[in-house]
Amino acid sequence: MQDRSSGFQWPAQWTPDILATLMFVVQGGRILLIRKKRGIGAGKVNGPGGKFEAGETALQCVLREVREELCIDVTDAREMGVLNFSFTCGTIPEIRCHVFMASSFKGIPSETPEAEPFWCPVDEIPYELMWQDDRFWLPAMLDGKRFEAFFTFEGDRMLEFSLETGDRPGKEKQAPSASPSL
Ligand code: 6OG
Repeated sequence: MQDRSSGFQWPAQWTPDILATLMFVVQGGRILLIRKKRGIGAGKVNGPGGKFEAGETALQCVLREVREELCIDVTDAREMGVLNFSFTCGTIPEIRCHVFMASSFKGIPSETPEAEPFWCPVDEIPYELMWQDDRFWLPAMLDGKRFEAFFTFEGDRMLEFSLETGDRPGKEKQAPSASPSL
């Protein structure tokens, strides 16, 4: 296990206001990203995803969100990590976000009112158009590592972070979509 942080301690009593998900489909050296058209982070590049609906698991949420935003059904989702976000502004809720990867899906990624999809080479990810946290954990996830990370933001600006990454899941006997094990 590896730790990386800006030296800050996440408050032990923190609880999220909302639970959310993100999905990154990677196929043939390319990653499926979206230009997000509405919701938290509208205008940014991200993976598809969104907030849990009542009674949903993280997996059910991410499959529904990807279907709603891109009109595709992912068939091999696996949970890779958890991101925790705290915002100083008070206008954006505290978020815990479950992050998934996949490599197979049915359908054709299509633009919807929520998202404009595009494929991008994995070594040309436009981090400058994304939330600032992504450059810290996304490369580790693309390298097959499990992770949990904590970030504080003031508006769009990342203030502090801590990041733990675990072993490559191939070394663990993990079922697809099992909770990440660090
Ligand atoms: P909707 O408003 O779409 O749910 N999200 C973030 N994603 C990244 N990579 N970094 C952040 O840094 C994020 N804050 C929120 C999680 C919100 C969506 O936005 C993502 C959800 O997919 C602060 O329903």
